Amino acid sequence: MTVSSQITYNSLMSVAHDRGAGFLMLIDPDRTDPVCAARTAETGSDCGVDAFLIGSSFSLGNSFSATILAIKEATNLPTIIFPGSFAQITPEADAILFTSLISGRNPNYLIDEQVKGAPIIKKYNLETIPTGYMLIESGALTSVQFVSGTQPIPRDKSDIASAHALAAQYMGMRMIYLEAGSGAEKPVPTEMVAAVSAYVDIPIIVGGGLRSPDACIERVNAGASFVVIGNSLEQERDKAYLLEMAAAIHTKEIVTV
Ligand code: 1GP
Repeated sequence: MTVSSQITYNSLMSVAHDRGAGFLMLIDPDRTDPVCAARTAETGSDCGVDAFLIGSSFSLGNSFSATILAIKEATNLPTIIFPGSFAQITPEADAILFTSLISGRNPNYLIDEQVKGAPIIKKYNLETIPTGYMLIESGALTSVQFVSGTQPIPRDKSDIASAHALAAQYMGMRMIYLEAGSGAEKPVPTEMVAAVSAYVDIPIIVGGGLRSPDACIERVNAGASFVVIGNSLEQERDKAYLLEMAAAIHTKEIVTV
């Protein structure tokens, strides 16, 4: 029996521990090309990004491999597939967020995509990071909501979000992803991040519609271990913005001896 390695998960945990929280840059292969993705990743790496999520809620995955390879050539940071479907599983990445859309009641995204993806993951010997993926209402219809055909959890129902997250923990998932949706009008409420993180013992990733350093600091202070930024980095490519976001997310100084 071969046990899947936990190298990427462990390195993420070290980042969260050492830096206060981790800065995850989302790169959508559908909205860029491999050359641009490599350039964006290199700038991100220079400015404090800790790892890359590569994925899309809609892509068929045609440029996935080339994008991941280009990012790997440009940086040494972990590349993690954040799949919108099993068609986005490719062997080049270091790991895959093995998500189940637990806030929804659509069996396709709760278990069917996972069943289709599992044999591919085994064949490629990819590290899996089992993740309870929860969609939170964010003001307007998002791509992930439309594509998954699921109802998000209402913004003011932290108790419902907490119960879902705890169920995920009891099912053995190792992360919770609180998702407002890419380009969301309103990010996941800070109160909900605080409530969920106080209720469960597994790390929280938060993403969707986070555009300012203050929005990031508030969520890290509320208990998020990782912050995902995608959209706003596609619009604001300057280093100063990236450095500000990294400084906001990294609430601890790295101590060098
Ligand atoms: C989407 O949470 C991520 O899955 C990132 O969202 O693109 O809005 O930063 P943004």
